[in-house]
Amino acid sequence: MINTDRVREKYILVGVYEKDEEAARASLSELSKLLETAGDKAVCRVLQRLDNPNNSTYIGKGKVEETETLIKEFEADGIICDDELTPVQIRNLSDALNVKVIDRTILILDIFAAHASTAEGKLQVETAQLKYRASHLTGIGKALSRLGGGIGTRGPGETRLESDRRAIRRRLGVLNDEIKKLSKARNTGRKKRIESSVPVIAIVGYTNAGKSTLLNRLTGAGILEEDMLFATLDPTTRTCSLPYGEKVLLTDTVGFINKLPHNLIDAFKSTLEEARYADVLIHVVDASDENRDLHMDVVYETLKELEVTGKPVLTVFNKTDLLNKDEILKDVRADASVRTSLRKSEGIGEMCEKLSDLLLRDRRHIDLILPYEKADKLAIIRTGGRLIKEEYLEQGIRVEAYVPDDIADIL
Ligand SMILES: Nc1nc2c(ncn2[C@@H]2O[C@H](COP(=O)(O)OP(=O)(O)OP(=O)(O)O)[C@@H](O)[C@H]2O)c(=O)[nH]1
Ligand SMILES: [Mg+2]
Repeated sequence: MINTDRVREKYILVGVYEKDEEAARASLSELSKLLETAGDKAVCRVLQRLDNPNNSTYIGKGKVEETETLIKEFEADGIICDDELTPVQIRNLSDALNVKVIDRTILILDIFAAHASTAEGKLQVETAQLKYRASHLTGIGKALSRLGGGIGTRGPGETRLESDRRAIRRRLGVLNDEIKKLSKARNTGRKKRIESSVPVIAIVGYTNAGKSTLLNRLTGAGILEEDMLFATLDPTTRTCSLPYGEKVLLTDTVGFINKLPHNLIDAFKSTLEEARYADVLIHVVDASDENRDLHMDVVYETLKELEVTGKPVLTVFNKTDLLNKDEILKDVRADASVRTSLRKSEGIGEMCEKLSDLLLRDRRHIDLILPYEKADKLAIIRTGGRLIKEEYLEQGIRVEAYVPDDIADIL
């Protein structure tokens, strides 16, 4: 998806940590994967323990010198820091090192820019990029002037980059209006879905966990599923029937990642709203990832930030084909969990059963006799709820079922 015809640039990964060295190493590994997704590569790592990142150069003075030597040794094109840098840090680092200086935020924004395919997705990414630039104008001028292409140059054109804050603000206003228009259309669609009483299930999770694969397995949606970060940016919704015949709507969403830039969360709020209006969340976890616990924390934190709370959660521990069978998998924050290998189509039946059970939670149990002139309601019960029993008696059809309130009210 990203044009990789250009020469892959070489970067040195740079990170600082206060206490947790292991988490910092994992974060650098993820940064390296992000870099690969963007079409470039990491050549070595610099990690420093600091109480706080250095205000003027992110890493300490000695480490800057060490990095300078490494740049020469590896003939690196630039460095990429694992946290969002301030304009001052960018300027000082690029003065000292004379190579490109970028950060995790700009890299993620860049990947989003390359992967956004719908009008709304593109507008949202541009919004996030402009906000980043508006807050870094003083620092990135020089750093960006070294960019011949590659990271940081996709999305809004170079000329716009150089323009002043006022122009950016004007453009942000236009983007905001456009996004509002699109999100209004989405709201109308959502309202219709809510009125149709079909339960909505949002698939959430860390990037690359298997969310799109899950939607494809259940509905044959044909969404891109790929071993890369942020393959999906735009929500796709499809209908699907659960084992008892009840219809549900499944929505695939953009993946989360540790240190997801706030501007992006903000910009993607309208697409991520799909999760806010869902009846149930399916939380897909790559159980084979050694950092799965951290990933789960990030997902719950991000959901909180998006004000998606208090929903029933089914956690799907996926990729069990890559896992030792005895390994215990637990998510104390979920209402239910299941192990799957979506690649091998294992555990899908059990997952649907558990999903169906979760949906039953808020359903009303009915046991009544439906007169034959109301027999058409049976179809509504069948698709909108779970039909347990139907018995054809003289005075009508005896129906036992679990149904949502609005269906119970019309019977
Ligand atoms: N081994 C293994 N790989 C899997 C399984 N399920 C999905 N994958 C692979 O994991 C990769 C990511 O899957 P996706 O469905 O694209 O993941 P996603 O959560 O939608 O990722 P983003 O859209 O990038 O956030 C793909 O290469 C899938 O083929 C599984 O059960 N086992
Ligand atoms: Mg996806």
